Amino acid sequence: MGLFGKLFSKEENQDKIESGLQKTRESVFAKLSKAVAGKSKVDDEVLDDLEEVLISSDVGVDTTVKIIEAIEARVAKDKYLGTAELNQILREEIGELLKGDNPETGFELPKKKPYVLMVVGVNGVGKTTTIGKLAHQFKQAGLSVVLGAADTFRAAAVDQLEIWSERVGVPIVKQAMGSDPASVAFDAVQSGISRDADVVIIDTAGRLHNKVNLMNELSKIKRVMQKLVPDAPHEVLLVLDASTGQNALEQAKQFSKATEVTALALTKLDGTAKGGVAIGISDQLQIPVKYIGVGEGIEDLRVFDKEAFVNSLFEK
Ligand SMILES: Nc1nc2c(ncn2[C@@H]2O[C@H](COP(=O)(O)OP(=O)(O)O)[C@@H](O)[C@H]2O)c(=O)[nH]1
Ligand SMILES: [Mg+2]
Repeated sequence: MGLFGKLFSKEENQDKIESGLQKTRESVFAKLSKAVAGKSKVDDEVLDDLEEVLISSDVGVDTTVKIIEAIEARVAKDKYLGTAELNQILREEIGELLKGDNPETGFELPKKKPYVLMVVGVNGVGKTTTIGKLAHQFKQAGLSVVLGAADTFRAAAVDQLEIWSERVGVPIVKQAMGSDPASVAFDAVQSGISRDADVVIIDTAGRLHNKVNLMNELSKIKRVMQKLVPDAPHEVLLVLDASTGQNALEQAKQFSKATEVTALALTKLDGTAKGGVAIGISDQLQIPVKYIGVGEGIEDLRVFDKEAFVNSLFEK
């Protein structure tokens, strides 16, 4: 489990994910109950309704089709499959779909310090908040952290990161608003080296409206950091806002065209009924969802445990 396994027990993680997914669970439940109302066995009509339930829960069309096909195959074997079992069956099939590639959620710290984590994503998805929460967890795990405020596009962005740096108690490297993000990133990595820090986290501005610009900016930041740490960044974490549903999936596709994204963080699961998007994203993209945001508090970031996630969707 790596670093974060030390911080959160499996039970504690499960509890937190469960409460974070309350809205999604209630919504999925309500729709499922409606779909099976007055029916005792899983027939074509129930399957049609189920398909609608999954799509309207933001699981996504392609992934929904996979799930429905798997359940159809079970119905073909057992014609009297009862609707009472539907919850359990769904859980099993979704679990099966997500199985196999559970991401290694811990951080492999490189032999040579510092570990450089670059955080990307569009405005408002929760990048800065996620950085603050991550910095806190790293610190709790006994690692030293430096933050780099390379989202120089808005003054508020730097201020926000600064608030988090004070809250967590880790140093921040910043420049004036409008300065070159790559230059801030360079300074931050350099400061990380001279402080002998374990981790450097770089905040960036993700302006998706111009893919070429975004691509150039992110490549430049990478190139400049590589002058100091040749294998930096060790991780490019794309932050996505779960409450935007299918839009989040779209952003993931766009960003992976602009830069090599190595991991995903899915935020704001606590405030949305669109939590099903995590299933679609995990299934559709070849990039692991590593973290989920389940609140605005400093402790409200969890490692994405697929089993806990599926349990949280269908239990209670
Ligand atoms: N409820 C909830 N709010 C979140 C979560 N993560 C971020 N936020 C809120 O989303 C808003 C935008 O976050 P911010 O970190 O500034 O986004 P950025 O523009 O990508 O850096 C802030 O009000 C955060 O408190 C989360 O997991 N749950
Ligand atoms: Mg920000």
